[in-house]
Amino acid sequence: MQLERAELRVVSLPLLKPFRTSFGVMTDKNFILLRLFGGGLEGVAEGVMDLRPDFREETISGALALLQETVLPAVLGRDWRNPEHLMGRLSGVRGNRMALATVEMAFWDLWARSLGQPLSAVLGGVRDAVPVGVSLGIQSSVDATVDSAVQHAEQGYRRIKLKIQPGWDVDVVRAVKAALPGTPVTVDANAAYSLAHLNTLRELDTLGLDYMEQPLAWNDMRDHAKLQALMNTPLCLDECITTAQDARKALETAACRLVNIKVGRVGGHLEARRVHDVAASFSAPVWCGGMLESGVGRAHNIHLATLENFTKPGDTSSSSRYWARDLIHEPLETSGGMMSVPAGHGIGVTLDLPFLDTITQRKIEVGPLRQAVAGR
Ligand code: OSB
Ligand code: MG
Repeated sequence: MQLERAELRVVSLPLLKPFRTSFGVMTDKNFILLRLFGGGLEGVAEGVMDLRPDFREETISGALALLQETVLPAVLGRDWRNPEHLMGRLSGVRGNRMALATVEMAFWDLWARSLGQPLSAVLGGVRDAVPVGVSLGIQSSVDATVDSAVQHAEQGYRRIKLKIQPGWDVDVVRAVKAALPGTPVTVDANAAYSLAHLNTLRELDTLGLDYMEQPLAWNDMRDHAKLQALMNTPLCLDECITTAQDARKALETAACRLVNIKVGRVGGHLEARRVHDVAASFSAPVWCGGMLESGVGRAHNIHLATLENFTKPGDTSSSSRYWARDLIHEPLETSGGMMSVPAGHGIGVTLDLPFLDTITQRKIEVGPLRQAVAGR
């Protein structure tokens, strides 16, 4: 597969409703959209880094520079047999998993299209629809949260995840559990607690949560292991896991009992599949996380979630929960708590280019350089 050229865009897509987490409020989803061109075909992916480094350390501006100046020049103008071959060329890049994922994922889409196969089939997926839950941001009141949780459960969503932070935790969880005794409920703190909050964390431990996601610092597996030893509720890591080796260490040290896999966080589909396989070897379930992606990232997530060990409902809920208008033509909507895998080649969705142009803030064309900045 000859990679001929690339187009990087910085896109800003307005959210229907602000999404509040322990690290801030998002009103617009800003992201890098990458289109890779080769053999008369196109592959597309979006990055999950944000303007500020408040989830993990990567940012849109940093990733843009790295992609434009180093990563893309190293892979454009060459022929790549498959995603492994391409990523071998980039194996010297340390960290920057979100930036690498953007390129890797766009290449998978392009490659699967060149094979005339859906991405899920090329990845080795075993389902044509995946179970999904919702992630509910921090709301203005407990009552508003209960109403939203009940509405989503009635729509068929199979798990309700509540964003929490110190001061917004035990009361809201108790109220939602009381309203929905039969529905799996989880919480996601996005690293807002420390072991100094042990009393609150212990109280949350008594509320019958399915699991608790990333309560402690984004880069601290050690304290998660300490906490897991004190809790019945399984811990699930998100921010802490960017490689399969991270997942192995987390499971080996019992820092968690399950893993949220975000393909955009771990460096792409190859590494996501390795994380999935490591977790399976520990009999630990995984589920597919989300970063409020547009239809492009969402489609990638859905294809990945067809792998066997994605047994828990993921965060890839209906696009219409997030956007008045998405940047792809195909609607990605759940039915009965299941999201169908987009049919067709590659990720199975197509860009609405006229609309995309209206939400594009920057557009950069990248071609093969005579001398790649990244070296040989
Ligand atoms: O931690 O899973 C997270 C959204 C933005 C950043 C981080 C997270 C989230 C979500 C929403 O929980 C997942 C989604 O609906 O895409
Ligand atoms: Mg999370």
